[in-house]
Amino acid sequence: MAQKIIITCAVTGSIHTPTMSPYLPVTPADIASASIEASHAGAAIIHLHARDPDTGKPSADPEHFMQFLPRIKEECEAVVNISTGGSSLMSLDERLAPALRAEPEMCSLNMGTMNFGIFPLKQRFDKWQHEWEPRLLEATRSIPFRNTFNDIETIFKQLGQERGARFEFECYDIGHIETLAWYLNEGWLQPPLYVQFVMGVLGGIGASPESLYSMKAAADRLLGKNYEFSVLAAGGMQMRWATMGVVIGGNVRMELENSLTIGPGQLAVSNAEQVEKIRRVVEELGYTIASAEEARDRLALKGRENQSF
Ligand code: KMH
Ligand code: ZN
Repeated sequence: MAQKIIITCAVTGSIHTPTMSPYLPVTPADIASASIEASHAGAAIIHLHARDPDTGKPSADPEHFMQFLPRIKEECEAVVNISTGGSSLMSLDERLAPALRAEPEMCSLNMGTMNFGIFPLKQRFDKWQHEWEPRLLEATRSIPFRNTFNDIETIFKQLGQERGARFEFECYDIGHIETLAWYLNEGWLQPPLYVQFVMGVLGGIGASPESLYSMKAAADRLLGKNYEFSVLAAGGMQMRWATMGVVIGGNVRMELENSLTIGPGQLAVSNAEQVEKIRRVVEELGYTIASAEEARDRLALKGRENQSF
């Protein structure tokens, strides 16, 4: 029988800004509700960033995270996955603080330093709700997203070895899969590895069938049976690429983090709306979705009782 599909939902992220969509979760209450609704709609894993409740600016303050994490744990079964990517403008110490505080079952881990250009989004708007919004977007023209080998090893040690987190490995190009394979072969990591193929970020691999297939071919060659993958595509085509990912044996990530729409030119009114849609699509194609417990089992997670919130 085909493997069940794990749906991850990344509810807010640090790419989009409040001017771009009134539906982007900003406050702790928004982020908690969005996560719980996405879980009830079928998401087994919730990938989390925080925002400053007053300005909507991406925040790495552990106290902002602690205002929504306990409610998410209380009101749904989903696996909590805390970003260690934060945003390109944060230091590594800032990026790690929330996960070190909360000790979640999963964390993201970005597999290489790269350009991460979100500045093109600036052209789409004339007026901004907050002055930080165009400044943050423009800053990505000159500031790289830093993930050195040393940064990666710090995350392995502090969150993996010392706190038992397992990772969503964010791979934006084939070189990142090579790096992941190197760490696997050097004995830093134990399978199963959960690899996110991230397509469509300016600076990473583009979103196309050929790109997706080359990522899978590289991962099959380098990681063999030690991994499973999920597909995330930034922008308006996320449903199509996610569906293609499922058909070639993967899982999916939905989100307002990387895609604000539900269809061409139409804003999604919630993360749950996107989760419901991909669920309908994959179920129509004859697949079933994995529960949070099934995802925990498959990804060898430490369990929701072993977290610090
Ligand atoms: N925003 C995505 C392109 C992270 O949080 O560590 C990748 C991401 C990174 O989710
Ligand atoms: Zn993220």
